[in-house]
Amino acid sequence: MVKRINSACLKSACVIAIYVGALGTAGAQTAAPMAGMDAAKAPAPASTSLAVTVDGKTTTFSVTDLKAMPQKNVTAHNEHTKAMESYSGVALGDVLAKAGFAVSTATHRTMLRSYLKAEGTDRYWVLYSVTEVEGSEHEGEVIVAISMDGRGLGADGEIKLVSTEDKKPQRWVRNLTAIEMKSAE
Ligand SMILES: Nc1nc2c(c(=O)[nH]1)N[C@H]1C(S)=C(S)[C@@H](COP(=O)(O)O)O[C@H]1N2
Ligand SMILES: [Mo]
Repeated sequence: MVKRINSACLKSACVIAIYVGALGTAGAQTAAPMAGMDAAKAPAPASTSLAVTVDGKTTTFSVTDLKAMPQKNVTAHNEHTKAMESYSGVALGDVLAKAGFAVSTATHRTMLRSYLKAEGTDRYWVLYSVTEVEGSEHEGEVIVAISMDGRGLGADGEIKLVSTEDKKPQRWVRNLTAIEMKSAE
């Protein structure tokens, strides 16, 4: 008896699984073509400000606000353009400090156990660990760039996240619009 019900259920479950599988593939192709890979190149809407959330409190930086902060220049190899690119902007650690998170003996452990979700206007997002964006802790630089090679960022918008240590530009977020700090604890 139990066996018979099981085999009937299995059959219909199988049909549903095939149907859902086909839908899933079609959906993935229209909604998010190969997220994280190179296929999606639809231009993202221009970002004009960056909202940084720390401990549930959001601080919004305009491009003018970012220009008024200490500027940092970095040079990074872009594996896609096969060229060295020079960016300037604000160290992400400085942006975080202004938004409420600064490294100290009191916050050190929180830093070690927290991460950042960085998102563009097109909803493309990536993670960084907080430790790797702090200049006091990590060799590589992560900056909120507002210019490249002395000019604007062009099609990449007005605000772009750039890191110097990644071998590929996949965590460089064009049209950066939001950064959220989260604890992994
Ligand atoms: N906003 C946004 N930033 C993004 C992406 C994206 O889809 N949207 N793609 C990423 C990926 S996967 C790569 S490899 C790099 C470089 O893309 P590019 O060569 O088209 O500039 O941008 C990254 N930044
Ligand atoms: Mo990519």
